[in-house]
Amino acid sequence: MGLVDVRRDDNIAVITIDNPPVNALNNAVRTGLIDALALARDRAGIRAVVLACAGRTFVAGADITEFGKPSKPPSTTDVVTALDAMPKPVVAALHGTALGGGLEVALGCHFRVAAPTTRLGLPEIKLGLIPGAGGTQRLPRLIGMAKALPMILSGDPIGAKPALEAGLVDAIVDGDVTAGAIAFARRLVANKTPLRRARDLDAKLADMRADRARFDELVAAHGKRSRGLHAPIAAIEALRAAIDLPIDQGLELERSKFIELKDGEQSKAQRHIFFAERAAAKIGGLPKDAKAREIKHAAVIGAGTMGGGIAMCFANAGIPVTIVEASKEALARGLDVIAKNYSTSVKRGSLSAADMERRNGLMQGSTDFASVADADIVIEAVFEEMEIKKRVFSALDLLAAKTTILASNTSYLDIDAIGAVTQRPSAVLGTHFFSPANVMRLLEIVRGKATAPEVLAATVALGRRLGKIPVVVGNRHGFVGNRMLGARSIEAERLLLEGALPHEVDGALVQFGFPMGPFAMADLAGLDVGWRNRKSQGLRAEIADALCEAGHYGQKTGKGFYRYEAGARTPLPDSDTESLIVAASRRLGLTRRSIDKKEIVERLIFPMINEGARILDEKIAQRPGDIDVIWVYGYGFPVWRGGPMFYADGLGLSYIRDRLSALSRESNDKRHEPAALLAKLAAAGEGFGSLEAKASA
Ligand code: 3H9
Repeated sequence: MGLVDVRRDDNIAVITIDNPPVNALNNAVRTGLIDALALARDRAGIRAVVLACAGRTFVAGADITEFGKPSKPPSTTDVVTALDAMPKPVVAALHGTALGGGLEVALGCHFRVAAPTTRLGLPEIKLGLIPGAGGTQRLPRLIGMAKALPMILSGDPIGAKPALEAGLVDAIVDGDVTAGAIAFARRLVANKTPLRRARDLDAKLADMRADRARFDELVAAHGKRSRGLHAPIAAIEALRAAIDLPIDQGLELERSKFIELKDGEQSKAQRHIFFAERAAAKIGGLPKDAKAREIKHAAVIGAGTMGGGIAMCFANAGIPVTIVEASKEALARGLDVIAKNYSTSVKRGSLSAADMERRNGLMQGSTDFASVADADIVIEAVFEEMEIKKRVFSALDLLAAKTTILASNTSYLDIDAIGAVTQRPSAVLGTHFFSPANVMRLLEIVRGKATAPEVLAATVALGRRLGKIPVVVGNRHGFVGNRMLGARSIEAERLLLEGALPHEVDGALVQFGFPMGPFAMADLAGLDVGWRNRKSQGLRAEIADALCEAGHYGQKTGKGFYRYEAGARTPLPDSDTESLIVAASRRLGLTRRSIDKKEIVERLIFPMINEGARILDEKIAQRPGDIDVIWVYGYGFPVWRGGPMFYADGLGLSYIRDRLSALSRESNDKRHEPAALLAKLAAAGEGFGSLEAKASA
């Protein structure tokens, strides 16, 4: 069988796409579909057509790997047009994930039936795109704008049941979905049901046409998180066209916007992150037969902010978890915070009361370390100090079953040193969650020198079960993310000393696309963490340390780089802190000057890129894309810039090398000298991307 097969089931033609793993609509599939549809159309005796997919899913979209290449006909639009024009009823049989171009093909069919677990969506926006084969025009015609607009602007799929209620699918069938679709098609033939083309439907748009203000209200309600992004703006324009223009003009407008976005820098960056995220799941040096053991029960040591958040991740994924704290009071406090977090979600409507009950029921508190005995993995999330970690791991080693994985949530400490206090260093590794742990997607998994392959494989598999994006990193102070953050902090502090104020530095990075700048972020995380880290390394940060010495740890004390009104989280410029900064400049004999945004951004981002190059050279990260994934999902690097290493390639490494050399000279700081790998690539006129290309060649 080729990628598209046609068989006959009595008077029904069954067209099956078989293009594993996700039945992406590549050129061969599109060509096969055009041919198969012509065959079914012309063959006498065929009264209806079923379009189905083999394997785990219906078409999950256009083949994204083709987007960077010249397009070859027939296009997905040609396929949808051919479906639309079929004189015989066509029924789509949906299962798995009908996404993007896949859903658009289904929208070109006259009817849709779905397996109960099907997910349907138009996720193009997550790739910096809009639907390009009619999705913005047909979906609102089929289900109304109030349901279509949020689906297209969020990119989130919906389940079969809401799809049925909305009119997106015509029936949900149990058992084999292709057989169900064939039975559905037979009924259409028997009842002589007229064809129903989404393009001809109009009734569900009548309300918006009569009252245009309702469209703007919908946009206002759903179009908030579009700062800096081009795709949401284009999506809104295309959706507006569904109300304002005849369908063919709407389709044309959609198509031209799609092509513009596809060829633009933002979508390229977002597609890079899509593939980098998937590449990060592939761990180098892992034997093929490394079997991941299943985690059935977990324990978390520490019920503080991180421990509580990590425990929530387990409960959210349906895994029973025991939270262990030293004192009854601290345990009660931690459990109380968790309960409050869940009930806030229920109040907001993002969690059902039944799910809250279920999740609370999966959590158990204990003040007895021995209760880790049942756990398949124990994650330690206690105070970030080596001696304390060592004490905890020695105790865990005695109390946990011999096969239990022992993980530390340390954000920069040496995993090998922690593992060395146990009799099982091969079962020890780092699981570095990001705060808030139940929300942030990134999970840095730190591989120690003794970590066993199956321990690593089990933890990566667990990370995915928890809904995280696991990235395996090497064991070096600060791993990947925090080490690069350290490089950024050096210059952030210097910028203050040379003349910028915290809100100016933060403002420049927010304009670049970060959700917040380094100082607002430091205040949020707590300045004491970095202070302790620096002290352990004999380092000093003039201003941050002075703030800590004065007892100002950031948001938790109401004051740090900014001040905070009681109970509020908005950073407000603080005249005391500003005086402290000006005094520090004076003390160091620096003449303050005004510093423009471009200089601020370069001095913050380029040292990070430089550190990233060192990290690659030392093989602490496996690929440049891993670093990008870490920064996008853990630190808010704007996804539409593709992460620091991708961004660097876009600017050109020779420019960055020259700016770093100048920075190193001017600041007399050798840390900013261009890293060997960066200098080598720049000299060869190459980028970090060339390393990935070579690795996969
Ligand atoms: C679009 O459709 C535009 C149209 O509107 C207009 C056209 C004109 N293409 O994620 P997984 C690969 S835009 C190429 O690990 P899961 C993926 O890289 C598209 N490859 O599996 C991986 O490869 P490898 C709109 C794709 O079960 C393998 O498949 N659609 C594509 O965790 C397995 O993927 C989307 O945005 C693709 N479209 O999740 C959907 N999709 O094994 C994108 C996947 O070599 N896809 N691959 O690393 C997804 O969201 C998830 O892959 C899915 C499965 C939920 C389907």
